[in-house]
Amino acid sequence: MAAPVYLNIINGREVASRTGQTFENRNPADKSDLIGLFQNSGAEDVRCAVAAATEAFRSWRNVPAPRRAEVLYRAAQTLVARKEELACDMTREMGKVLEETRGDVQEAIDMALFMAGEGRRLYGQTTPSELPDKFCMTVRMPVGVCALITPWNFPMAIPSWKILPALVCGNTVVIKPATDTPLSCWNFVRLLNEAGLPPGVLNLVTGSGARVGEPLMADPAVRLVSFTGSTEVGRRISQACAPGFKHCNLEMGGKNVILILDDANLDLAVDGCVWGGFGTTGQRCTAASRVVVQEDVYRLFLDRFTDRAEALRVGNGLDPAVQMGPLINEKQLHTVEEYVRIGQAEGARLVCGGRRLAEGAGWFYAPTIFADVDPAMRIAQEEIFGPVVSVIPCQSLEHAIEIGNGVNYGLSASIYTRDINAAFHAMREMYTGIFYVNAPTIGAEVHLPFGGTKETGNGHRESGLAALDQFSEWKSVYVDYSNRLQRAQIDKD
Ligand code: UN1
Repeated sequence: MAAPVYLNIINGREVASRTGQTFENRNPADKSDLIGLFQNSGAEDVRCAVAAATEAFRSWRNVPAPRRAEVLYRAAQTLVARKEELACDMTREMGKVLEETRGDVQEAIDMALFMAGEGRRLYGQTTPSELPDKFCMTVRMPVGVCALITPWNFPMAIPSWKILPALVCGNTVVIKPATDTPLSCWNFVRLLNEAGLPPGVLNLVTGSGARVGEPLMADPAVRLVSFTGSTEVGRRISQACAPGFKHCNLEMGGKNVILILDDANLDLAVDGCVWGGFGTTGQRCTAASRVVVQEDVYRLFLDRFTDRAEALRVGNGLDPAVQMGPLINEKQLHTVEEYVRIGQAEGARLVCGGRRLAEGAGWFYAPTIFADVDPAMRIAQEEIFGPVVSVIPCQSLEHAIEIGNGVNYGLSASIYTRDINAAFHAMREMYTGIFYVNAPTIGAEVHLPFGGTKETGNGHRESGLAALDQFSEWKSVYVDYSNRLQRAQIDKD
């Protein structure tokens, strides 16, 4: 059977790329499984999509926000009804196990409901004036056409973090999903259009960063670029946005850490490290790629963690018995292989994994643990984005915090301890955007801000109410009903 061909979605219609070219979307667990052909678009397609979004913005910005929100509610209902089918599509294109892709769709449902609720809030402030008979308030304005560039590891959740607050705030959107996982975003965009978005409000153009991403962020009609991906690409996007002073929201790398103190519930900590380190095959920005363990429990922890990692069943995520899927593609597999070589050359002790699995069928790699890692080693400093965890010994809480903060990233950190003083102390001292106590570094919920410090981001947060600040501009409004000239700062008496 011929593979289905998926078109771009522009101005409410499905249209082929002007380039006439397509690219393949294949299953990373089974390379013979061709999921579909997607448009290998170019600058002309981007121009059409931006033109449609620009035109649609003229009326969408003035649709009352509660009406905009109704579309999100309807989309949430469809997502609930089609959750299983959408999760299966996602596992097939991305590889992570069905339980996790169901969670990914659920995250889009959660965000749709949360942002739909915001349609009836979008609160500003009312505040007294310093002058008599004068009224002050703030209102939110949409920014305009938003260019959204999303990664492959959360193929529906992350698009939902960007699309839904953008829409409820009254912006229009052109989204470019990752070329490894275009189907989940395509499903989501189509479903939102079918839920009643006016044509042109939400457009999707598939293709590479060079051919689609570059012209999209360079287009003068685009006022905001929101990107999740590598720090290296984020830096380039930031530079591209600077000359036009575009809003530029970046969510980038992480080198997240779990701190385990001597008094921790060790079974709980091991559970957390397995889920945080090997969930999504370690391909999360929030993955627990470093575990810092206090000396007294170091050996015991390492033994238990290694046993559990070795027992993980790796395979095709559609099989319910499988616990860990493949890496996303060959390039990622090579990156992981390269870091394992680097770790060994640096003198870290490989205690399990360190090898490719089931050669030929998919991009499978064994859960891998390095022990006795020095915090300065590259495997403990650089984001690997694979199932590789570095275990680092430490002497004290202060030492653990110092190691934890000793990287260029600041996304997520966690501590396992029964000592509430230690937990609060670490919470204050860890310079990360997300912090967990007695839970791993993953598991963010949509109604809290998501993002990080240092090279993880550029000062913004996604999700939560913080997302509204990304996708709107404040307008401060002063209404003087005194019928005379009143001068702020000057007329004091
Ligand atoms: C990511 O780490 O790439 O916090 C996103 C979590 C998910 C989102 C993670 N809700 O685990």
